[in-house]
Amino acid sequence: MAGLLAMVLAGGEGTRLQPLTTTRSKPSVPFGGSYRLIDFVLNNFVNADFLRIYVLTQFKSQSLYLHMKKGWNIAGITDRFIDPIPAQMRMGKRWYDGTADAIYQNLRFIEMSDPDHVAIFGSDHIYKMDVSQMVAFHKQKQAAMTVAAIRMPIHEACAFGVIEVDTEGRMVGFEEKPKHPKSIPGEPEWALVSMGNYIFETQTLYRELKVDAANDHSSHDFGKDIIPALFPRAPVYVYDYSTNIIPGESSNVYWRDVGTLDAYWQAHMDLVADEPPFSLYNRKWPLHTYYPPLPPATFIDTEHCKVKIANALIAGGSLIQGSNIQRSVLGFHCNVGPCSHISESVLIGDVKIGEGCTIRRAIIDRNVEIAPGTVIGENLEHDRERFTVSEGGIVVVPKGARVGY
Ligand code: ADQ
Ligand code: ADP
Repeated sequence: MAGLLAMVLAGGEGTRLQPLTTTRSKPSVPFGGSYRLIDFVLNNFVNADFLRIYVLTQFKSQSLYLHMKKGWNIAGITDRFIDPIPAQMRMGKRWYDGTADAIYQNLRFIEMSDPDHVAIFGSDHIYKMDVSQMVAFHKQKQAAMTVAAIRMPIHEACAFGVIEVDTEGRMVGFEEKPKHPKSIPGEPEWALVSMGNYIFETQTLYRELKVDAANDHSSHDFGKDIIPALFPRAPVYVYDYSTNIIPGESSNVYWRDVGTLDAYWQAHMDLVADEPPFSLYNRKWPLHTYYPPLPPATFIDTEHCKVKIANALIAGGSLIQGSNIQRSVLGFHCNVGPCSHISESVLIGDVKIGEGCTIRRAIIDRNVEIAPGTVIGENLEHDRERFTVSEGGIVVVPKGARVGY
């Protein structure tokens, strides 16, 4: 096969998203009422018409596997596929070390496909990217490897790989998660950071992974080991994400790492802002996912309370009775009882809220039942005794909880 093979890294443990990642891997964390994090990267390939995709899983992969089976199964009459590959200890009795080791342990799948280029992308981010434009850049530059990059406020850059480029876009410096990130020349408030998305010339990838695997001092990670070793020796180019134009959209600057509870909550608030910076409505860039067979959300006034909803996304199967919902995202099958007030909150799905509850600045995981009259998010001292409360003061109710019963 010529062309491009995609390897999506979906093994992230997501420790900073606890308790949302107690039972599922980070890429399978639900997002935006009817999606999971993995959907965004898969749409970036599928909408660019790249349909040979392996998804490498490791931790707690069952709900990711089910989601892919139900929503992303394209096997059939063509040779195209979106297939999960569970960690299988192909290179001895050990799980994956770093991200480079995850690819190295699955090299045989790349060799079998024999592509010209391999795209290695993470799966933890909310964004849209037409991957074909990045591939065109890579080919035009005749790069050995291309890294996608975005501008980031300098005080946030220490959590990323920080890049230096020359005027041609060639990488001339790279530091993984430096304590003191270098700024963009002439712009002291900004740094250029790696998005963790790479395109490799296949032969370069084989060579670098094999050399790295033989190095006992390596942590076998693209950011820590492969990129710093490669760019001084070979043409590594930096693809500017802001030049990536999505059909039907004028500019592309939205890219969110939702690795912490506060970032996850904030990205939801972005969706329900007065002018959302990220659109779910672009028909030229449909966001595919698994949508279960559920009836439309239903809204009913009750004798004492009228439904009042603004700036909200409410997924199928939900029943809202005489409640007030503001700046919130409700996933599948949420049931909100009369005269309850929900604001600035994320209900992941299968959540039942009784009559007269007040819920604010909260994330409520799946299968939760909340008794009538319960208040969450008003008194953080009290909430800390029974739930996780993030640094930013967001209360997180874990999966399966029965609150107030
Ligand atoms: P990190 O944010 O540290 O840095 P990392 O933990 O390496 O990202 O995860 C990258 C991707 O690989 C994620 O999608 C994750 O789910 C997945 N993953 C992690 N460990 C895995 C494993 N063992 N097996 C399979 N998949 C795994 C990276 C780069 C930085 C860059 C940021 C951008 O190293 O340079 O700035 O991503 O977020
Ligand atoms: P999450 O909490 O991340 O959504 P789950 O795996 O609990 O993950 O649920 C995802 C969906 O898959 C739910 O609709 C659930 O009913 C269904 N599901 C979970 N486990 C199984 C299973 N073993 N077989 C079939 N469906 C399942």
